[in-house]
Parts: sequence; structure tokens; C-alpha cells
Amino acid sequence: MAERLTAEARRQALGGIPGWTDIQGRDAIGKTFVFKDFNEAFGFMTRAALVAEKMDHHPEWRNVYKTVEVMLSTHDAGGVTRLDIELATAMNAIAKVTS
Ligand code: HBI
Repeated sequence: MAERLTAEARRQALGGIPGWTDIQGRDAIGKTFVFKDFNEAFGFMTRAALVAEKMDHHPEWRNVYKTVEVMLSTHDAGGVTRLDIELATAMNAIAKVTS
């Protein structure tokens, strides 16, 4: 099972995934993606869902029209693990986030 990242490892990892931040009050990371429209937002969710399924590691997310709020944490580990960093990285790639 993936181990919880130390605060330092998590800080380092966050530096490599633009737009992702610590969630206050939870051992989780989060990001809000805003797309052109609902179609783009749902297309993102569809592709991200396939990656999550392949990883057997699933997001907590909320979609309102063109916005997708994502929160990642590894429940089994009680906090943020490399799986969350991996899925966040994949999500940025899907959304074509570069900076
Ligand atoms: N997704 N984010 C997240 N965190 C988990 O702990 C997790 C999951 N997806 C599936 C999963 N765990 C199962 O493998 C375990 O609950 C058995």
C-alpha cells in the first residue's frame, strides 16, 4: 500500500504539478479546473476517469457546468501518497496544463 508522503515530500511534489494545492483541514490536495464549456469539462472527466480506473485510485470531484473541482487523497493511507501525485500529474496532462 502506498505510504503517506511527508510534509516535505508533498511540498516538493506539489511544485511539479501546477495549480494543485494543499486542502486546508484535510490531508489532501486539490485543484479547480475551468474549461471552455461543459463538453470540455465532461470530456476531461471521462478521460481522467479511465486513468483513475486503471490506477484503481479515484478522485473526489464535483462538476458544475465548465468547472471541475478535484480533491485527491489516499483513504487507505489516511492522506496524500504518490498515487495522488501521479493522478494529479495525469489530470494536468489531460487538461494540457503546462504552467
Ligand atoms: N481511491 N483516492 C482513492 N483512495 C483510496 O484509498 C482508494 C481509491 N480507490 C480504490 C481503493 N482505494 C480500493 O483499492 C481500496 O479501497 C480497497
